[in-house]
Amino acid sequence: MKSFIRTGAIASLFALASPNLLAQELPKPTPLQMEWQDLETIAFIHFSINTYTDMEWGYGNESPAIFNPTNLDCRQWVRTCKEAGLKGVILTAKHHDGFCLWPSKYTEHSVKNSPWKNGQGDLVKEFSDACKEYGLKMGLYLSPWDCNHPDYGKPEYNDYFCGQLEELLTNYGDVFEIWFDGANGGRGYYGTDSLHTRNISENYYDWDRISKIVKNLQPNCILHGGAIADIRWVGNEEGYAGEEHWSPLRTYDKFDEKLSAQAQFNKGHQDGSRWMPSETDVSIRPGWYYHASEDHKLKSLSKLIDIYYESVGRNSLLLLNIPPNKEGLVHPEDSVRLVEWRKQYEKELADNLINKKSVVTVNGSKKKLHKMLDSDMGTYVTMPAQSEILIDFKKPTVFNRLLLTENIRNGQRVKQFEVEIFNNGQWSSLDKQTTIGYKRILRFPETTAEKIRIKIGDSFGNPEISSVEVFNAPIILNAPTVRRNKEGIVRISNGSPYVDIRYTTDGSTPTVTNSILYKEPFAFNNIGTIKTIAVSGNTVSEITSREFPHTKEQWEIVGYPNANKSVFDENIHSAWIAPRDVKEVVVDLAGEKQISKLKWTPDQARWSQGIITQYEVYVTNDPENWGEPVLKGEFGNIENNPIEQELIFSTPAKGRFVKLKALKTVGNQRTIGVSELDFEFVK
Ligand code: FUL
Repeated sequence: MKSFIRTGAIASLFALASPNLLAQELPKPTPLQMEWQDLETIAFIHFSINTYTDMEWGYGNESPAIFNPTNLDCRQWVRTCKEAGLKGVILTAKHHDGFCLWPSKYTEHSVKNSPWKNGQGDLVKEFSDACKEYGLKMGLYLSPWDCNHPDYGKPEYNDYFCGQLEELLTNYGDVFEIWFDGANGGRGYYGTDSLHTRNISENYYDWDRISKIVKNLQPNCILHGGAIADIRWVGNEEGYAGEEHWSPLRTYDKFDEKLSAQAQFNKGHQDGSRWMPSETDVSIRPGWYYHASEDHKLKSLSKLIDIYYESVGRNSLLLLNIPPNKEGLVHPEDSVRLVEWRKQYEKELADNLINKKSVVTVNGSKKKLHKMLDSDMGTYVTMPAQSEILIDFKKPTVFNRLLLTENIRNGQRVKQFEVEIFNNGQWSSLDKQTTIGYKRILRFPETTAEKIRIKIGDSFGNPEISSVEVFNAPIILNAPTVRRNKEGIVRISNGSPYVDIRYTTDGSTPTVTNSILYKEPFAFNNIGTIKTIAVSGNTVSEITSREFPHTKEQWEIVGYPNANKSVFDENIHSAWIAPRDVKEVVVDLAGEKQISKLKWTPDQARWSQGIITQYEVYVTNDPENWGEPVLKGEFGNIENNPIEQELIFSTPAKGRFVKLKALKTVGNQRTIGVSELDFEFVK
């Protein structure tokens, strides 16, 4: 009830605040903002001293001596970006720790005091040369927060910052975007002998001066961040813009006090007075910097495809981060994934189903629609405020994507639209949405229609639609995963909301006709096999076959009943972290078993806790008397790759209780983390 009242109140406030702007009064992009938006996908490169300390935010007291890439190749980075279809690249020339990737004359804290190229190197120069060679636009990130500089927090720091900015904008050719990050954790080394905090006031940085420098030295450079930005952050670092997404934004004094700034960045403002398109920044891995321990957490192809649709496909621009490793190279798996990603989304949107045989009308007229049906987003059809675009395929046609674009040069106009389909002699509603903007791509499960009708219900003035395209995208159908928790509740998913999941529980092969449609988690406490497929139209995924040779219902973590739900839920994202100084876990299997294998998944959190490196395993029927360990050893490379570990017992061990004991943990942590525990038994 509470939330209902809140939503109601916000809705009416919004209605009050929303003026009836005429189309000609709408904020519009500058030619520079338009050119930027047309890039659609660009790359971020985070590479610096943090790559060598394995940190995300350095302290500023790191020695330049640790910056020593052995095989640095900016050409490899930029080539990879080009192959991935990314049109520009932004490099962290200086991150919050203050270390400069170019030999700035204003500080000693830079590559010039590193062993890399005996201090003679200039990484920004190599990077800009590579961008020129491959024809990609070059952008730079210069962090205002500087944990190293002695003047940070004092007014003088502005001179230092502006001096560095001038160096970057003068010596390396054209810069298409400059990134000023807003982060400030306060702490820093500041050239003194300890880390301490320096607070800065809200108006600490001299944004007017900064803006003048940029506009003067690089008039074609887009500004991100600070009080002078040309574009806005999308409000999260996970890679999605709001479904309703306005490029206009209110001035900060007119932000809705009841909503977080992030939420407002994520959606924009229908009545915003300035054109501030959003940029969706997200990393291909959990971190912005490279950490070997995240090699197994590279985003999946389907996740990256979702990110594409939820950024570019929602009127935003995607800024995708790729972190080179200690050697100074993009990891081979990251490069392969990036190229697969580009190929996949291009394939999904390659064959427009609207062709010469289709009849397209706007409000019943076929006249002069080529400007909406050609592939040129710069030409458009102007139509009345409430209009119907009808696509008649003249035969039942299967589709799963609809792409719409507006001529945003004259402002973002469409406020509300509905997609309807005509099939078997009937019209029905497929989707109701709000904004279109630069580009809107809607995804649906495979749908059959003879006709599609797009009803624009509300807009500022006359909508100007520059493209309408329909696709039957050859999607990637991941085979589903099956998880069962301790209570025997089974969850099946393939990660996509646009497919049907079907399954059998009797071991038979699932087909569309013989199997059960998965709607919600269900109970299956037996010993047996679940087989499942994902289905979208005529496309069927590979079969996942999941055998359940035992149930975990009776198993217990001895002494810590609260641990059971995390350790036996088959969800690697929930873990039990033992209390301080407890470095073992004991499982009661509720009866004697002959154990042939133990499987332990460490804590999978971003900064995982209690990773065991050296272990012992004990098995007994009498927990008062454990005897000698049945297994003893070390988990190889676990710090860098903390995935499920399997311990195979060369001779099966008999007993009801099993103890996994840590002799050593990563960083000598005084705990152990258990995401999952499982066993195999001799039958
Ligand atoms: C954040 C920074 O604090 C991160 O380290 C990273 O640079 C990201 C792109 O922006 O706010």
